Amino acid sequence: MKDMDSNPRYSHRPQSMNGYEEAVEFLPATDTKKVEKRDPRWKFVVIGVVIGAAVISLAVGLLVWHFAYRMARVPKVYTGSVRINNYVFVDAYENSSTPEFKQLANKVKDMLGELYRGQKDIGPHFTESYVTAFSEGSVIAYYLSEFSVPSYKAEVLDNAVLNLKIQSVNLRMRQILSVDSFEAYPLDANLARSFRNNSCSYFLHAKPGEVTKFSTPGFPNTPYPPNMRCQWTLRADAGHVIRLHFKTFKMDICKDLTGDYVKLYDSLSIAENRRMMTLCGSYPPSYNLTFFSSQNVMLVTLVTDSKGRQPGFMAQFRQIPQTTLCGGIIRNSEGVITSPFYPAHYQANRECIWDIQVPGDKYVKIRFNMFYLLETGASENSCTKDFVEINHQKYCGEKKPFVVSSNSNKMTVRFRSDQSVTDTGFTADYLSYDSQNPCPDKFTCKDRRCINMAQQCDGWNDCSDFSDELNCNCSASQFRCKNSQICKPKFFLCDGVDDCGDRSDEKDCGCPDNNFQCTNKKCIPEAQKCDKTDNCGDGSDEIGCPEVPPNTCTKFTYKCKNNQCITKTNPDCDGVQDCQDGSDEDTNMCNCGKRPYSRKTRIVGGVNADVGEFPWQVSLHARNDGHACGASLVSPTLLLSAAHCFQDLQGIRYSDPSLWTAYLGLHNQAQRTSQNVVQRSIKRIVAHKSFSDYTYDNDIAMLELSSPVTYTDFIQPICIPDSTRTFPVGKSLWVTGWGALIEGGTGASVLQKADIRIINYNECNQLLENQLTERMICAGFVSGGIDACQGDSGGPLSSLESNNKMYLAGVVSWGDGCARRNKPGIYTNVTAMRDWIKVNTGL
Ligand code: 4AZ
Repeated sequence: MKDMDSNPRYSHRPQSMNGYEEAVEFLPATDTKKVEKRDPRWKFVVIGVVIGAAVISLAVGLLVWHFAYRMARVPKVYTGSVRINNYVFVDAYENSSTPEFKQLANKVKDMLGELYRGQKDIGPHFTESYVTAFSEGSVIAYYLSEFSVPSYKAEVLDNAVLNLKIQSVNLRMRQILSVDSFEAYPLDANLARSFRNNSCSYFLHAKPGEVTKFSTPGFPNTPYPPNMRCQWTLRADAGHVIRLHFKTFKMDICKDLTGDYVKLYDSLSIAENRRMMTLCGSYPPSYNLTFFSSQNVMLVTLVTDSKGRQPGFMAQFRQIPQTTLCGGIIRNSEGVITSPFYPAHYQANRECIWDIQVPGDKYVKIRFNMFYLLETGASENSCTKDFVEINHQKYCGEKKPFVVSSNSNKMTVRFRSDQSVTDTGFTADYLSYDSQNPCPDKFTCKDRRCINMAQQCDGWNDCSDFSDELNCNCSASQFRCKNSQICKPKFFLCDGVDDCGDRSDEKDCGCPDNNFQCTNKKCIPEAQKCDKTDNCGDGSDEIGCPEVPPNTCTKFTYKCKNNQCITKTNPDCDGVQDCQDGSDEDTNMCNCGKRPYSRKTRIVGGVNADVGEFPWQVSLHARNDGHACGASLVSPTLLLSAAHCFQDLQGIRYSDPSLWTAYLGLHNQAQRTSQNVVQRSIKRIVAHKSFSDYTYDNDIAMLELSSPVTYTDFIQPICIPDSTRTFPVGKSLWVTGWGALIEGGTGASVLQKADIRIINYNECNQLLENQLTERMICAGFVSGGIDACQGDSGGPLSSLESNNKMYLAGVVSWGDGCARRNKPGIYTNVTAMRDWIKVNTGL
């Protein structure tokens, strides 16, 4: 073998050194002479070697990839159904152990095998098929087919299976089984396997006139087990459909199908294209979780992950005669139409057409009060899935109330649902109107909706298409938004809220030179920053000052139990320990503001709260008066309310605790004996000593219950904000109560909720003729319409904060009437009362 080094071509020795043992020598870069002496071809050799090695490793890599990955087989599963014409359904087909089932199942398996084997992209990969169930029509067979395919051919297989046509079955087979439709849908192989091997399968057939119940294993005494795959096959007699209703639904929250979930199928196969709904989390009992099948079968599946901790669900179903009747010819001048079974979920595969015709000289308009035709991921522009069509215009998704009108006395409304994913549908009023005068004594919106004259040019989009706010002359107290040209109150300028929708009200809000802009947008001279005085009013000019060490205490820093001060805003209960002693995350303090039923609800009427939605809301009944005031639960024994509720009046000793009864977990005043409701007498009332029944300053009181309550899904405490927590102008909050529905009117039976916004203090003080003190905050709408009212007093103004907990921002206190224009409601400022609360409750 040749020694490379002896070959001059490869020698790295200087030629002149031939024959000497070389010493290691590093060439100085400047020693050009020595460098020049090298044979230049050596470079090509090195490059050649490198390229050669690269080619070899690439080839090896490709081979490994080809055999280890590309050729590696992956399991593929498809599920679906085939319809068989030349068989008649018999009861024995409902039971997979009967000879009848097995015989027909074998024929279907043979047919599927032949169908697959006849296709070059499918046949070689086919492993096995199973028939999982049959149903009527003539006979529909539900199957699972398994394949094993090299990964690089998986996509080809997918396309081939999904595009398979039943006509490809050979003639001989077709004479045995006359099949006229074939559906296939890919299925996660692991999921398919776990469902097939599972013992948690139930087969239920509705009994005429009876309700059949079923629930998750262990319900309601023990939580459902972890890692479960359960399925319930629901059947009804031929000519019937299934009405399924979940009476209780309490499962873990799920996200992108991790966690626990239930799926409902309008079929007996777990094919996604037949999925009606995925359910997870918790639904309040009042949520109408009712579903209807389009045929006489339905499948319910349950998947749980490794940590099932919730009670699960209890459901019941019954059969109702199948009817395809919906829509119709309407000749009345007004009425109501709804999607089938509203507010239950409408069925898949339905079409309803309403042909509305009113007297010849009138036009028709229709107002959709509720509109939920939503399928996550579906396009709301093209409405290719479920939709309502009027005058060739399609509507779909989830919509706020809207009006559609026609320029003639006729209107055709068409509702169409496709075969998957249903929603609660719609309810709508239609009516005829005089084409010359659509809104007598009212303002006519562009969409022909009628609003009160006073709502025109008031800065609020009452028509929902802004037509009431166009071409208005802005008054001296208003400014004009840039894009929409709408007039808005001037105090919306620079308040940190995008009131115009184009931020034009929040532009040019910077402070002049040598000024500091506070967090509340106020401008103060730069020199006032860090002067140890709160010039901003929100303390932001005294935070982060260089001479102030990070943990220095000010009025605006959070104080830990050990007196350490935290400059971070809202450090309490945010999941991060900021205090060395951990007191900002104290479990007792942070066990508040939770809503077991946090799901968005869709209740007819709009302002009814949902059961359990505000579990800290308390109704205070005064003997002989019934409900008189609201209050908020803040601990197992303590309530916060308004001091003015407990002032002796007209000879009645409202300050006497024995006069009062507290109802907790209450939803409907007429159902105070419901099992969710807990009743307590009051042991002690402490009203703020400085409460003034002239100014309503310091309108706060603490009530002690006769004995502690146990927290439940319907009874939970609200969080008390630290004195440093701010509820900024424009923030939306909930006011709740059983107070009067209109000024001077009677109270509500069902707890009401209203979404209102914090209003700028100075502007509100102007509107209320300087009657505010620092212990009051304003919330509502300057335009009026939504407000607290008599009987709501003492109740909570609840704010959902970034830690996903509800905080008591205010206590309903007073107002100039209810819901009047320019007269927002006034609330006790709870943060301003923090020290009083601490002293009087220990919280
Ligand atoms: C009341 O009399 C009352 N509009 C409470 C709140 C409001 C008005 C009156 C606010 O209890």
